[in-house]
Amino acid sequence: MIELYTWGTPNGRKVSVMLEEVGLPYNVHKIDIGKGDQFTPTYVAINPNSKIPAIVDTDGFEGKAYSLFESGAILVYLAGKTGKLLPPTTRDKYTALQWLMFQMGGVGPIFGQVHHFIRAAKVEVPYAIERYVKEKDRLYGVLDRRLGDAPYLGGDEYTIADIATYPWVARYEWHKTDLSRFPNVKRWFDAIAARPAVQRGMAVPS
Ligand SMILES: N[C@@H](CCC(=O)N[C@@H](CS)C(=O)NCC(=O)O)C(=O)O
Repeated sequence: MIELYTWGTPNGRKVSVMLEEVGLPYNVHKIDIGKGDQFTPTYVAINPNSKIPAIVDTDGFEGKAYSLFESGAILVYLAGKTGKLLPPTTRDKYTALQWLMFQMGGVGPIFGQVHHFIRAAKVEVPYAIERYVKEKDRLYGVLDRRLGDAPYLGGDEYTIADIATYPWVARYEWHKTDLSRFPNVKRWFDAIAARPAVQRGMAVPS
């Protein structure tokens, strides 16, 4: 059984979408990051970085419970555990991992800053808004060019790179992006949004 510690954010939903896609049974534990649940000693024992998501696989290595944080690492782990959604061939595997890292190091942090400065900042900071919106648009351009060359980020197959990126693009209204400006992203987004497992995973936690 996978114990999933999560909240209704893009990083959390990467993991619930993955669990729905691979069909592993899981229990959801809500960590309300608005209330500070991420800082309780019980949760810090699972994720010393006090962020969601985290998992505990009760059937980890050598039959013992194994806990893991960082959404990208969790996706790679679940792909390895199930043999799904990360191609086995060397070239396709590393291409998918490349786009996963692009999401972890670029899309997630930058879109997150756009959300913060547009929606949450206590004072308006035009310099920060301009900086992060410009970088967000540049990243959309990179995604759009890639998805003009291949149906999915990793290539011909739907992989954990797509699962990592989709929940961030799904917040396009939060970061005030008209997806019709990026037609290849829009085509990819609509295809992924239609997947029943994605719809179930995006509804977690209920
Ligand atoms: N690199 C981490 C980022 C995790 C992250 O930033 N989680 C946010 C929610 S999307 C969080 O827990 N924020 C609570 C806080 O910063 O106190 C991952 O991908 O797992």
